[in-house]
Amino acid sequence: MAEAEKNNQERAVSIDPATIELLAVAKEEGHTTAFSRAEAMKPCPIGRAGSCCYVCYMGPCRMVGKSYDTMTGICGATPQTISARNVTRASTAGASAHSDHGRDVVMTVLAVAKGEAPGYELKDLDKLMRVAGYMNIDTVGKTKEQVAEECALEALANWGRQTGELTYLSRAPKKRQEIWRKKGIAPRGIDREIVETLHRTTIGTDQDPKSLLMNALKVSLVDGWGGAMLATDFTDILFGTPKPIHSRSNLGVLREDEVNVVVHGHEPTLSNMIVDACLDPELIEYAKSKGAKGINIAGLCCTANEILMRRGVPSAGSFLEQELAILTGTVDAMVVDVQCIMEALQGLSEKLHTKLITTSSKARVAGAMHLQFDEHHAWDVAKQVVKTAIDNYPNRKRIKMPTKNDMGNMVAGFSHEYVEYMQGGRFRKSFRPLNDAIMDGRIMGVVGIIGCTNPRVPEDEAHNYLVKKFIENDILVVQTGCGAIASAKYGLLTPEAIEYAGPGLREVCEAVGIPPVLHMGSCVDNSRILTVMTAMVEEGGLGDDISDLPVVGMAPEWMSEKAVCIACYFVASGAYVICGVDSPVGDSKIVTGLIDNFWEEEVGGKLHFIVDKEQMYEKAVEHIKAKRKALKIKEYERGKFHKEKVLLDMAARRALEAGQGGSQMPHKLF
Ligand code: NFS
Repeated sequence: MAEAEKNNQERAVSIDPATIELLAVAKEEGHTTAFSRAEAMKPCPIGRAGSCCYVCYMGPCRMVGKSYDTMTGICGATPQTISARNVTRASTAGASAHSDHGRDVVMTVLAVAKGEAPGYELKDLDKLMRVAGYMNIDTVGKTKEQVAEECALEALANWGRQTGELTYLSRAPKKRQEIWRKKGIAPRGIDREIVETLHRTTIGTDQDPKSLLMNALKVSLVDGWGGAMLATDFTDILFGTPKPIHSRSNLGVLREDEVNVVVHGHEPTLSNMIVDACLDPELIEYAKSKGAKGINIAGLCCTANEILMRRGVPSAGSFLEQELAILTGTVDAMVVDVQCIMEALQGLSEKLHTKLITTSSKARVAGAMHLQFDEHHAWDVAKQVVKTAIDNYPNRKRIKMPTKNDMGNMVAGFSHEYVEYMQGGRFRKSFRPLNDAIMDGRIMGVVGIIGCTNPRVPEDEAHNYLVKKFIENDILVVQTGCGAIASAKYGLLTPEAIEYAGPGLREVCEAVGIPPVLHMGSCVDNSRILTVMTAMVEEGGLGDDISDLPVVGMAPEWMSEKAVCIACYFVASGAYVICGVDSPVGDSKIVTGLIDNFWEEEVGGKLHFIVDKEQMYEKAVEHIKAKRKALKIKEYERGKFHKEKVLLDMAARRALEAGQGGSQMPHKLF
């Protein structure tokens, strides 16, 4: 094959050179990966476009062919009911995943408050007091443990609440809360809405696409303003609210001469303890006794984001790098908790030397070693995990590290509290500078680029293209989840990314001392974006609801049901959302219209699925400009604004303290 053709084919699956190198190793050695399996298995076109009904065993019924518009399933379900029901179910599954994760974090805080979780502490008391404030909990004369216990119990009540509303709905702009109540989508309890939506989507229950789709929004709100927001807050209480920290990302963060422990999944509780265990002098000595120079820890997916933004632990990559990390031959243990864990990891681990360790009874993998995590004995479990990795170090079979691993410096950890702080310091923190920059045309708007990577589209390509294109056109980008890692790998989360920024955004970034692309955390931390949008509304000048803001949410390479749920709660909160890849309701013109016009009429937000990345960009800009016009603020014109003096020099921000993923770690991570 000609070299140019080969390069084009490789680029077709990923733009990450390290990934491409490891895929070549997989091919050479005869291992499959998600990339090769996606190539071999074409998606079912019926299910993919939302036209397969599988909710009973008279079917599955397939809505296909020329009579699509008039055909029905055996029960009489129309294509639009089937399509709306499928997307509602996806939203429900996503809400359940984030919310169940949130519940576990709250349970851990409760155990800490009661003195039943040795090794954990209530680390961020400012955040605890903030949360108590959100929950109207009186803190006067109470110990921190008492406040934490009351907050945790109030939080837990959100899961079981049968009537009333979620506690955190009151954090949304007033107008938004009224819309939710008026439209009947203000959720009661988290579990109640999830159970009810599963019920209404069973055979022969809710069979009105509009009713189903309004419920897709309602159930998504238990994630965004419920489980995910509580997960964010209680993780901050337990491990600290993130602030900017330096780290690195790509497969090159794995070490050839150290024991590599890779933590993968979503939950922060065990992974934080494993970071401590990797720093334990006794275990480091033990690792040396096995011939290793030390112990290295790296993350994958959102567990990575959790320990990256609080402790600076480097990320080995996003969802699609999980198998490739094992393929390097250097991962001595891959420890997984819940969500986004490919079952294929076990088969691959058996062929190489990696020990795959499951730690949650909710996420077992046949054949994998299981060490049940329990917050009451977390330190013991963490030590056992690390010891297992060390014992496995001498069993390495061969090492194939990528040679192109010299990129991926990043600054992560822009929590909404820090975004507020950086705009005015401790005593004048506010969102005024951001709002002013939007109003005077320095910044055109804000885009949140989030979500997964997906082997059905070239890995990182759309993420990368869009991030660069937005900042070039003075649009501030905020990121979470695998989308953030997709930028980190290419140096887009550094102050140096300012080179790509337009003149207005560049000036604001230099004045405030921030990069033009902000890493805001894991996927549950999309709740931080909701908080930022609310703060922008409350700051004044940009309307009185989230739906007035010149902002757009995007998941260009999504694949998970969680991404559908996130898209739905941004829509329900009033935002315009664009998802890439393809449309899961693509066959139904009616449902495609409903999630666009009907949702917009009802709640002010809408959802588009757009395949082409340039079109995604154009639609986002069109929306931002339309919102600016509706707000009657200065029309955006590139480079046309008053120059202001620089308030804080960029060099000061670059001198950020390195995190524990950096040079301060007793053993060097990179
Ligand atoms: Ni989000 Fe995080 Fe990644 Fe997608 Fe999976 S890790 S919760 S679902 S793949 S962004």
